[in-house]
Amino acid sequence: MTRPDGAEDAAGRRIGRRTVLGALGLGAAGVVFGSRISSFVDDVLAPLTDHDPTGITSYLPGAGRFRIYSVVGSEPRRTNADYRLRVDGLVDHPLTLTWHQLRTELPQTAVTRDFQCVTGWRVADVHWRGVKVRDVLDRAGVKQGAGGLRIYSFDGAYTESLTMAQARRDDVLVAHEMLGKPVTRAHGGPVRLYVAPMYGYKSLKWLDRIEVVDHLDQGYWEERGYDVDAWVGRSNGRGDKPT
Ligand SMILES: Nc1nc2c(c(=O)[nH]1)N[C@H]1C(S)=C(S)[C@@H](COP(=O)(O)O)O[C@H]1N2
Ligand SMILES: [Mo]
Repeated sequence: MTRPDGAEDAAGRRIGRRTVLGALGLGAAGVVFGSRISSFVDDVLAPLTDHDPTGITSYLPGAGRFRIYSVVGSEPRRTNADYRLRVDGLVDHPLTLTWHQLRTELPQTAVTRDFQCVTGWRVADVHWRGVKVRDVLDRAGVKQGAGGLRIYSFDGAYTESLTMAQARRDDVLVAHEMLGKPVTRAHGGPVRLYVAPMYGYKSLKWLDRIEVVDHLDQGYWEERGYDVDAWVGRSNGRGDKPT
């Protein structure tokens, strides 16, 4: 089964545990080729961390840190000046919000929570700032009969969905800051979604458009077998501590 971590891309490079442990023994070579080892950790070891009986991956650089994921295999670029968030569908006033408007014209909200990927890695106490999705929806005016949101990335491939009740929570943000600074391009900047109580795959990067729809469609990873309601600790058959 494919996993929300880009392991599909790594499929051709899949290697066995013996090879992994052998490579970890390289030690000094790991210092010389530091950057390569770190991408090795991200691409090959990260998908193994949730079923690693040795616990060895938790000692590696990369443990407790974000892995950078992109299902398209590249990181789309949009400057702050070029950035627009479109909000349309079942709304009274379709919106086109600039990066500046998102930072100045709408109430700003901060959330600090652990970030948990469904493949097992977790980053503690990540600080986010942005605008509640609810505040954006209220500005657009949601029409009667709206069932939820379909959310699109400007990578051209990734999508997500939220019910209206999920979208209206206090801890669901259109985020423009992450880790105490503007969201970097690698992390989905200038603006990404942040869905605090759910697994990382709900937090769509390179946010392009929020469409209010009458019924929910599955998102990118849900079409590939992951739960639509992605609550940390009570979905996807995992027992993680809620974030
Ligand atoms: N557009 C887009 N958004 C995405 C993904 C992706 O591949 N493309 N991966 C998701 C997954 S599975 C996780 S865990 C987080 C990882 O966020 P990061 O790349 O900033 O670490 O982004 C989520 N949002
Ligand atoms: Mo993930």
